[in-house]
Amino acid sequence: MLVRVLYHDHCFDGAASAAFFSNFLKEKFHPEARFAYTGMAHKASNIFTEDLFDGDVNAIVDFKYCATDKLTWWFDHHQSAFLTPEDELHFQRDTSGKKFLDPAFKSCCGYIASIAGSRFGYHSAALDDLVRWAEIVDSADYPSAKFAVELTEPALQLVLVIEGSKSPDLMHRIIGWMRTLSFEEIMKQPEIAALYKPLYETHLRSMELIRERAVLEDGVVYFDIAGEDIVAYNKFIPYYLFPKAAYTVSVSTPLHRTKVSVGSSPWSPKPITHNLASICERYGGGGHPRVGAISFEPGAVEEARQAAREVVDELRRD
Ligand SMILES: [Mn+2]
Repeated sequence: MLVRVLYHDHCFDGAASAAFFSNFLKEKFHPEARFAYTGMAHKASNIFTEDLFDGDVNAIVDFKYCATDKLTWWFDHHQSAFLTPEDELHFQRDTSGKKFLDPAFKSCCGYIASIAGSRFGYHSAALDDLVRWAEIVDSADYPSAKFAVELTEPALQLVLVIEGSKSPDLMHRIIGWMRTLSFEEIMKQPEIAALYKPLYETHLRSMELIRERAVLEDGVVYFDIAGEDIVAYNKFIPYYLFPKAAYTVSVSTPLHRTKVSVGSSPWSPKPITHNLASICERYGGGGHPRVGAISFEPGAVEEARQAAREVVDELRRD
């Protein structure tokens, strides 16, 4: 029999959820099952098509609900789990006892482990480390900026590979390894080691670039990397370089847009008083109270810089 697992693509928790769920299902219900995986990405429309659900058993983990009777299992912990009110109604009417949503959980993998234990009496000591790391990574619950940036932990090295790789096949192999190997053993796979090296070098280059460009004043780090070939960076780097910083504002030019990022330090020496989502909303952006962003058209670098300067001024006052 075939179990089809749809999971949140290029996300550590998505992969960990798929791995945990697979072992849970195999050991508890279907010892003969064969597993196949499909990575799901957020986009504006047509996320789900019926042909995705080609298994004898179909599951979605760490991703939105789909209102189809072909769906057997569902686990999610996101606030916005439904694409439409009809989907939510379909979920509420479900009587299978196999669809679960709880936004209070830090990770979907942790949520599946909790339900598997409490409702189905399943526990696997071999997967305890996988669950523990999914909880840490998905909630960015890091003890220090050094821990988040220096990547000495194999699990955090794997995060860099998962978020940096473009290959769906590789993701499926990683899920397979997560079911049986430790993070240290996964990082020793030749294919993973080869991918990690250039990604880590780019990580170091982004750190050097931010070190060159960044200025800290009144608790706010500001830097501008518009036009550089480095478009994404580990968001904890500014707090690693400037432990006294409370906020970061940056201008960058990822593919197809110009971006102002506004963040706050989890280790800030002073209280974070500004709501960054509200600030970004004034410029047409959004986010969470502690982290937000504003998108501009590609090429609108001056406009983005102007907005960034205004946000920096506002954050510096207090
Ligand atoms: Mn998640």
